[in-house]
Amino acid sequence: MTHAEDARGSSELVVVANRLPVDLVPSDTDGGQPEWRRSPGGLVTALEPTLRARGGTWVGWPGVADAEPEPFDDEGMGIRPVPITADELAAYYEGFANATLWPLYHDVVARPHFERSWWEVYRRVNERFADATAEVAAQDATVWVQDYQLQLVPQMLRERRPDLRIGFFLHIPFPPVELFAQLPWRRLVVEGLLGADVVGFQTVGSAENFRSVAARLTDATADDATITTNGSSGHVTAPDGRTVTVGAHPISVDSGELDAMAREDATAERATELRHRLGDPRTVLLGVDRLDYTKGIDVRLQAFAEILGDGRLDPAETVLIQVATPSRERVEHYAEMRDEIELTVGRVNGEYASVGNPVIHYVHQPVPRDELVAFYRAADVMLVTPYRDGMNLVAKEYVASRADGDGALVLSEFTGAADELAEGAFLVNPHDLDAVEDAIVEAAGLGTEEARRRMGAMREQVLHRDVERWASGFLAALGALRAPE
Ligand code: ADQ
Repeated sequence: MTHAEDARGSSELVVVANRLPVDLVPSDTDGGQPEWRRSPGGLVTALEPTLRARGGTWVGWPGVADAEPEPFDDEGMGIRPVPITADELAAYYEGFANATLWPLYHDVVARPHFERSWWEVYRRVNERFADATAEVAAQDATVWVQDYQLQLVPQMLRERRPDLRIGFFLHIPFPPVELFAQLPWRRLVVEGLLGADVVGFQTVGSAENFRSVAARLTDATADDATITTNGSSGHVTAPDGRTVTVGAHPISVDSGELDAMAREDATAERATELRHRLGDPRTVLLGVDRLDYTKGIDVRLQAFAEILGDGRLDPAETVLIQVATPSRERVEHYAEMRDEIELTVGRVNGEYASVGNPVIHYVHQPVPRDELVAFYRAADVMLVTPYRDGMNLVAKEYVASRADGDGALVLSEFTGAADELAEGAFLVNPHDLDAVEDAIVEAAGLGTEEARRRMGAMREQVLHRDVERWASGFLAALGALRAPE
């Protein structure tokens, strides 16, 4: 046995993501041991069962800087923590991932920062993920790398372990070449991704962008095959002669579980109670987002204010709930945006609310899942207005939670979800304030029959194409599973 084989692990399937499916939580007491806590989320729900069934391993950061916990077995799933220091986190995560790549990939909604020192750390941390993965993966194993924080891992892993099948999925949009070309390290990033056998995107548009960027900015060549979300892929021939499959695999939610939760009596009762506490208004509008400048929270607040100002909806009969999860508060753009949004909420309430009856209820907290489903059921109109979004799970969660067949969705055409929900949603251009206002007013006044027709079309899509199907579809493209029916 050679030295390299010596170092090989036993996992047939390895998922590599910035975060582990469990978080290390520091102890409350001095000198106490930190504890592992489950971190729920669609990706975890979708991948855990497959990982357990195959004795797989999840490689990721434990969520605490400078911590170096030992690997362990979590009921049949291996957990392989990758340590990151506080300084590295500032440069790799808050810097390169969230202040360079995030704004650049979201159509430069905010100005990306290009910092040479961040790039170096991004590369170093990606190397550490590649090393950890090379250690745990069995001979000829399948590895699935997730998202924009780890775009160099496929190539680094291939250099270490050419025997592996490597897949990569990007959860955020991949921009057109005109924007991507701004990145000083553009060629290295594309070459990093081309280390994979399959590169997957949320939409056909993102997959097409990547395919043409690869041909324009590297020595790769690309075909012009039609890419669809039903299994037809494009192909890029990498400079080393390998064929890289480029596909569109729209992610989804655990639709069946949300539908079942929404059907519980307790959920319906909680939804009724919520409406009652809001003063039983005629119309409840809802927004649920991570507090992020790409989500267009400002657009919907402004649209709402103008609608009330123009008398198109009555402030005494209309309430907007905006639930915003705290997010990336150490990244500059985020703190500024939070201030702006909270100022707007105060202004609109100052102008249109009466004492005891705010027109906007603003919640800057995470909400438990069952409570979120009750919010979805309580809302007549869901507002999803990002300037750009890879998919947007909130739109799909709302649809999956409307087991009653009612409710309306106002949805930005610049979300991945718009490709799938076009038949039932009120699609809007979030840069066109008049159009957003018209859509909100129309959605609020929708008759029951038309609402049910629209929601029915969206539910058919979301219930059929759930997150489980997404995961098995991607793994099938990678040759690790049979394709879903
Ligand atoms: P995000 O940008 O985080 O995801 P999104 O897809 O909407 O955006 O997912 C947010 C998740 O957080 C949803 O599951 C939602 O329920 C939850 N959430 C939001 N606010 C919450 C609150 N206050 N309390 C509790 N939960 C809350 C990135 C990409 C997306 C892509 C996903 C998955 O930006 O485009 O859809 O990954 O690939």
